[in-house]
Amino acid sequence: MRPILPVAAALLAAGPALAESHMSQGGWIAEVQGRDGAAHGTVTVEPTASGTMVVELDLAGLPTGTLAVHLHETGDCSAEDFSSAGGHIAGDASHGVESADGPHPGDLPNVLPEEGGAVQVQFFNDRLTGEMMTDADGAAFVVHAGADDYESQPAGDAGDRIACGVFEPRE
Ligand SMILES: [Cu+2]
Ligand SMILES: [Zn+2]
Repeated sequence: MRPILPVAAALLAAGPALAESHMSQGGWIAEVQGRDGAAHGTVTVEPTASGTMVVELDLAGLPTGTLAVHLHETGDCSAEDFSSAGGHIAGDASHGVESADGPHPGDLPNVLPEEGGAVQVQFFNDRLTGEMMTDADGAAFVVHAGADDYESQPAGDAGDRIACGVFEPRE
């Protein structure tokens, strides 16, 4: 028992520092901008020890309503309609949790912004891999004007793309 106490004390003392270093290890961050200039914020994708990714949204200035959010296959938000971000990160799956061979690794649950347009939420994603995030043409985060119906191909009939952010490796 004697050695355990000093070790436990050391771990306790190191707690905040450990959490800090975990958050800065690897992963990706996207700075999100809306077409109307109002929407903005960040999205991070963080690998964990289990292999499951944690996707965290911290957004503001969105319209209210039920909005689709996805991880798209190309890290390019340069087109005015954000079509340059391409389709969803798809692997060899179909779109949506209502598809028997779905969902895409890039599919996420719809979000419902609070009054004022803020969304702060974390999702687990165990289909997404680091290779999908780091392939040659990158990856992007996209917010849509409407809800994802979780079944229409290829992208859930979610409407216009209203905000976009390119993922960059995290420092
Ligand atoms: Cu999308
Ligand atoms: Zn999809």
